[in-house]
Amino acid sequence: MEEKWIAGTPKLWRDIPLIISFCPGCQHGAAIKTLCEVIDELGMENNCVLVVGVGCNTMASVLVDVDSVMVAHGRPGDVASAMKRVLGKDTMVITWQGDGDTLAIGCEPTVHAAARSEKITTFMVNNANYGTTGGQLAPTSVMGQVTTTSPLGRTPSHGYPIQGSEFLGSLKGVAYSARGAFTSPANYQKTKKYMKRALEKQRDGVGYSFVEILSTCPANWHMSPIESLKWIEEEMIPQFPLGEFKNVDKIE
Ligand SMILES: Cc1ncc(C[n+]2csc(CCOP(=O)(O)OP(=O)(O)O)c2C)c(N)n1
Ligand code: SF4
Repeated sequence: MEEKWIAGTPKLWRDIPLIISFCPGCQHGAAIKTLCEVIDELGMENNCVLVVGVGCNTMASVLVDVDSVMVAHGRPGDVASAMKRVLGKDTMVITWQGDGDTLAIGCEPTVHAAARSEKITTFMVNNANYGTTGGQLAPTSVMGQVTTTSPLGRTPSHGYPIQGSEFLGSLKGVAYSARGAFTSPANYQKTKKYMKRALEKQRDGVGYSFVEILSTCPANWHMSPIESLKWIEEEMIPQFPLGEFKNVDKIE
């Protein structure tokens, strides 16, 4: 009988002792585990470079067993564009970033990589705040959200949240844009499918691809892991709806 892997850590998960790790209930680990699975399932592990920014998400560079480079906060879009152009179409270039890294300090590199239709894939883990630095307001914090820099809740004077998946999906250079979450097994399956599709768009040379993953940050939200999942369902998803926003096989 054919042996089939059904549980445990993915093949590309590097099981190494860590000096730092994620807070309990943080979904960065689940997101990185899913990244390992999709790279493995697409057979891309030997021709893949992970470009990570600065944040709790940076741990991906240690945990995923592929070549990786850690770059300055917000710069993955620029570095990945250059790497893809130098390494050529057969190397999969993936950026792994937080929402601050992608849409605050990294907004310009992200938007212009998308506009140039760079053949790269950006995965943005959106936990609605700056996780690493103690929970400050991010472009993706929801209206009303209490953060260390919006102690009375986000108001219009802080600006409105940037819906990255819808926005990037509106750009001509973008081949694929989607938003997923890990709040249920069904959502996990859909998110994994989105991540795979995004990488397939790059593999097929169609254009820039983007997947946003809604993710918990119990430590900075001051919630239990279960409350955090509920908060994503009740507060984030209404302002950041799940689904595919663009999916084309040709940029025209
Ligand atoms: C140029 C620069 N500015 C600011 C910082 C400080 N800094 C480190 S991580 C971070 C925010 C991280 O938030 P996000 O990208 O959302 O990732 P998360 O930690 O939530 O995964 C900031 C502002 C830095 N390292 N470099
Ligand atoms: S601070 Fe937030 S994002 Fe960072 S490891 Fe802890 S729970 Fe995860």
